[in-house]
Amino acid sequence: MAFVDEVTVWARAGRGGHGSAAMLREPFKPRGGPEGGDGGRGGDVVFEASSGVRDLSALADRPHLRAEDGKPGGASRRTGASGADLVVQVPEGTMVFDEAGLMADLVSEGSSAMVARGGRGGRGNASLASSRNRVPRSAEAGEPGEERRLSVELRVLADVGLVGLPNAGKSTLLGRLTAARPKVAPYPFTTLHPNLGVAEGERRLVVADVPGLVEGAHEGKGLGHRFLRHLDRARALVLVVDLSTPDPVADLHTVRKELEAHDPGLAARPWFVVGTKADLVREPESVAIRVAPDAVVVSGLTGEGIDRLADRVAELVEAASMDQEEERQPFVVLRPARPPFVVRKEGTGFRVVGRAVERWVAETDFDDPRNVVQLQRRLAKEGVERELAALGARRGDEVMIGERAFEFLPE
Ligand SMILES: Nc1nc2c(ncn2[C@@H]2O[C@H](COP(=O)(O)OP(=O)(O)OP(=O)(O)O)[C@@H](O)[C@H]2O)c(=O)[nH]1
Ligand SMILES: [Mg+2]
Repeated sequence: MAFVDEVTVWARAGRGGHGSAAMLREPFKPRGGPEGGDGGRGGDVVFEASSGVRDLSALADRPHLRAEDGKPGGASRRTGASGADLVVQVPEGTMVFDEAGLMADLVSEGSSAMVARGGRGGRGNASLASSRNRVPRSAEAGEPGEERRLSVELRVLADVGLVGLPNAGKSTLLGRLTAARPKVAPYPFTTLHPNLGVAEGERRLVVADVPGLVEGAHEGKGLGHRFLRHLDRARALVLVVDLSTPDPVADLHTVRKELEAHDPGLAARPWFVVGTKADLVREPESVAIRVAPDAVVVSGLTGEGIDRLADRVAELVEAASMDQEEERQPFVVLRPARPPFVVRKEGTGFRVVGRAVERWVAETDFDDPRNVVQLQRRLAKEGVERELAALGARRGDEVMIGERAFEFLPE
């Protein structure tokens, strides 16, 4: 099973239902009134973090996300049903980016972010009726749902990461410290993606085992570098050194160098060394002391030293959490609302698009000069004239707003 930690998706929220333009017809009444209901709103596309989801493969299999459209309004002022939201479960540690940058960082179970907003329903002619236009014959169209191309990235959230050369015995230690059962084998690059395990002690600790690092990993050699970003959010690191290799001191040096080259901030995270495969070495303590004076000596095979390792890991994370600021919080970036209107060129003229602006036009009774003057004032105040001029509109150009054509006659 492939582990997917990066994917591009297309999220499309539901369109709002159209408003209804129904007219009341009753026997013996010469003129019916407007009685069309509003359209329902379109569903949102929402991401929600869940500890039950391991990676982004479900998104990779189905990158087109679509929420349901709202239903149209009906006669007798019936409002259309809202479209259902599409809620997509993502792993904890999922980051969502749009063109403008990071949009949401869903670090804990249940945190959620709306990634595409459903369109509002169009108003029916019953809602559109006003003192100026008592009997509107048309209704508003539903607003389209937002459509977005999103980059989604997973950065696993671990308290501590196990880092070392390939074949050092990292996955074996993860299996010893937690209930996780990662693949262990006597060759390098057994681990192809990060494994997470939970150590249950006084405090619940998440331990990550990432693929082995090789010399030159930061230049793209091996697999390790690609996965190092999963350690970006680890509070602390345990550097795993195989005591049975020809030169364990040089091995540690290689790992430190690669961490440093990847990100000096990562290399500066609190860490200690665990010397493993003690069962294969004649005097493991003396070898370990040369690697690091305070190294913990263990054997993943016999289990020797594992309890001490678990205690040291807990201490390290405890100390690291004291230094590091507050708990990691999920966050969702709130962007300013959409502009009230947008002006664009259309053929030889221009078009002004915007819900409020279009509504003002739809509500205007063009047979009433006072009404028309009021509309002009509103448009000017909103900045529509200025925007048109900025885009190069000249006196006499045609400007479309909604269904209506106007002549551009700036004051
Ligand atoms: N004798 C002995 N063998 C060990 C010990 N720890 C791990 N091994 C063996 O070393 C080999 C590599 O162990 P892994 O745990 O897969 O190593 P790794 O660091 O996860 O390796 P990669 O995922 O390839 O980077 C396996 O054959 C293990 O059985 C140990 O303490 N003693
Ligand atoms: Mg491994």
